[in-house]
Amino acid sequence: MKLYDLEVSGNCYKVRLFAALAGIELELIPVDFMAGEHKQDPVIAMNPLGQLPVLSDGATQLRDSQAILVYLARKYADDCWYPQSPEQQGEIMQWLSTAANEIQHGPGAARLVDKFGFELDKANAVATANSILPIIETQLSQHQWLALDQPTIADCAVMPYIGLSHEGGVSLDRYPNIQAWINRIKALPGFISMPAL
Ligand SMILES: N[C@@H](CCC(=O)N[C@@H](CS)C(=O)NCC(=O)O)C(=O)O
Repeated sequence: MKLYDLEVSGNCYKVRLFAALAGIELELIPVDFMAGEHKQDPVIAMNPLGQLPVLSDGATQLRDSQAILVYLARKYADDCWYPQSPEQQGEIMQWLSTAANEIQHGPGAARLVDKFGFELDKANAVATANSILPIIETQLSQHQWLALDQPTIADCAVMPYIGLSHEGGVSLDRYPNIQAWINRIKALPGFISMPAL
């Protein structure tokens, strides 16, 4: 099973992290982003959006880190990472959606501006970060893990761009429960890190 991968991408790291925690073997295929390889075959043939990560598993090709987490969890991982009940899946999905929206467009976008020089609206990204982080802080002041009583793919999806938020000038100093949660994830068996985390 191949993951078309970019080391500094938090979206790619979500998948690498979950695979490591769940004991799923991935063959990493590094994609040269600076050379524009993500806009060329084979990536563009599998993902017309020209974005990473892309997972290739036999006849199955998937884009979007959240979709890949769901697929890997259902197909290859212990049930606890994405349990079967509609209530639990709903809890998890709302956080996957938060990862793809407020987190990506908040701390994720602020990092793209500061670290990689993207011409995005930094003030809007910081404002989005400042609106979602207190909500996550409140959730984690009452729960050890984001969605359920145990770690799930929701934690894998949401943590990376929050853990990297300092690279976008967004501080976690005011969020002790978020910091403690990141440390709990770092203490999970099989945890792997990424640059700057
Ligand atoms: N919703 C997608 C977003 C993927 C994404 O934005 N990937 C970035 C790298 S982190 C990318 O490939 N950007 C290139 C582009 O948008 O042209 C996911 O969660 O995987």
